[in-house]
Amino acid sequence: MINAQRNSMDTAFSKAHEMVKNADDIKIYTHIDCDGVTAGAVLSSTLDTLGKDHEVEFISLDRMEDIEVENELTIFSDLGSGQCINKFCTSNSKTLILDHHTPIRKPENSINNGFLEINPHFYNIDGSQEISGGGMTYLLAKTFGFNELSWMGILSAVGDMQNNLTGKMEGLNREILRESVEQNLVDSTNDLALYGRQTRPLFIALSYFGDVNLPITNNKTECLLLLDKLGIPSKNGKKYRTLCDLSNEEKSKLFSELVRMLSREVPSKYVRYVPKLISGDSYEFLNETEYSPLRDASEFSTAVNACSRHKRHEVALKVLKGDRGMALEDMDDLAKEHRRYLAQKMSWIQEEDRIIPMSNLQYFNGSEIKSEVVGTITGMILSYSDWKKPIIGFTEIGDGKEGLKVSLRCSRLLAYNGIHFGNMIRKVAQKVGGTGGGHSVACGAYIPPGTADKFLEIFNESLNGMI
Ligand SMILES: [Mn+2]
Repeated sequence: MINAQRNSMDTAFSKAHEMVKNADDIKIYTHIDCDGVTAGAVLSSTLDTLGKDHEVEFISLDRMEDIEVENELTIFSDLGSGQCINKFCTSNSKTLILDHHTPIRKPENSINNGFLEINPHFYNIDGSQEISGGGMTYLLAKTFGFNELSWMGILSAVGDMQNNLTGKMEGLNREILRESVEQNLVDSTNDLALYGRQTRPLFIALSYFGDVNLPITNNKTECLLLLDKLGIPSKNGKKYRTLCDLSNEEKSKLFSELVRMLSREVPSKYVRYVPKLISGDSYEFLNETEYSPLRDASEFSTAVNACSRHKRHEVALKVLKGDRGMALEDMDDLAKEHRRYLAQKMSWIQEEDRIIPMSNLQYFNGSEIKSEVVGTITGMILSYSDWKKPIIGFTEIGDGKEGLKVSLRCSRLLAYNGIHFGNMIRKVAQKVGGTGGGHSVACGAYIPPGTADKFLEIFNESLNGMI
């Protein structure tokens, strides 16, 4: 059964292959997040190698209705399945959708003259954990034999947090990983799940551990003391060591200590999830310079997002396509600017005690924060608030659009214990006339102006007995 479904998805990809091969004027619309930008890079690299004229445009979901049919072939990547694109369905020009989000059209309507939508959900493949948007574009690239792009399939999966719940690649993602490992492009090992493997001094990486509030959370002195206690040197000569510098023995010492600290801190219903919280597979891109932010998949994904959040997607696109000169410098500058902006907004929230608790959740009104960044800030502020409840941040959508953007983040422990906030936020947003969705631990919504209080009230109530 599974094989039959894989075969019919492969058949769809060979049709997509023909569409691309026969077109000379191609437009790509791709999503603005790390997965989307990487999907755009995979397609653009593919078309470059094929010598096909093309243009890449980065687009947010709420702008989809404004676009017009202007090219012989239009490709949508990491978006399109969840949007009404009737203009394209009925046009004489050709349209290809490579998306992994929940589709609104039926599988039987996915192919008809000049229109082709490939979505893993049509083939019983879970698009939230088993394949990303970038992964879907890689499967197309593979039909042309461009297997060297496989590493971008891994980057997009990580950027899309597809490995978040199990700590590893699943399904088609795992197949793509196997290929990139075989080609010596990626190395994957089971590791401590701390962010900043290549670039962050270990004691700082430890201090950002935020799923549960520990004595070391946001306390660098405590982190240095902890490493000292465990006999793990924090420096190598003058240079602070990063997680990637640690020996396996040092890593397992640190792992056991974190398990001990966490098990003491969390309510008993969460204890069994503790090891999963602090271990997971890491992905290293072997062609990138060691200790650079491009070497580790999570850090690379942050760098791509930093470009996106400042609407400089083209910078990330160039780096992804291989530019290690000017574009990489620009990317570094954007990452610095991004960190500065985040730090400034974090203190803005903290200075005035802007986090307001309710019985089952907590929230802040971040009207000063750019809508592209409110999710990141919400995630960061969680470690300064009550980790046992989800935190919700609000800001204006901006860019001439009315309404509020809502972001929710929570400790992974809540998700491991069975709450899917992405599904909940969708329902609550609909009740106030908005739209929403996303992952279990990171999700968001757009809601009409003036509905924030109602939204919070419904959300808080629907969590009764769950938190
Ligand atoms: Mn995606």
